[in-house]
Amino acid sequence: MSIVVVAAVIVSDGRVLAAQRAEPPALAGGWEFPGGKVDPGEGEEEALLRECREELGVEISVGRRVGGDWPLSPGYVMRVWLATLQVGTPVAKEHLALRWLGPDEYFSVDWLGADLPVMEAVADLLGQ
Ligand code: 9L3
Ligand code: MG
Repeated sequence: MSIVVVAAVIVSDGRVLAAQRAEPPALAGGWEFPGGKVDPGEGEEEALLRECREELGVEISVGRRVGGDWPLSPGYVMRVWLATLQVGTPVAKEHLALRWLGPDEYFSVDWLGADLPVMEAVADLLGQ
């Protein structure tokens, strides 16, 4: 069975939060939706809340799912949800930088290969 990676598309004031990876070297500098691996015994939404706490220092409210299983490297799949901020302002605790992207900026960052199709789906969902 594949390892599940969860990611949050945090939407605020019509903008989506993109985060620039610091590691590993092969991915550093690329942009992603924040998230990470589900721990053994952990629920997927629980993992999403934990990752947003650890990576951004915020509490989120989880909304609708974006697509199904998004491909990652072999043995991994990514599952993505829309989210809104519940408590706090995101801070880059583990990333190099954060950016809030408005509709005309959705494709202005160098998305990781796995996250670019997610951004395309989100642009459709948000009506752009
Ligand atoms: N990954 C890709 N896009 C994302 C996320 C959250 C993760 N939006 C990939 C990068 C890593 C793997 O999934 O290879 C695990 O992510 P993490 O736990 O290192 O954040
Ligand atoms: Mg992560």
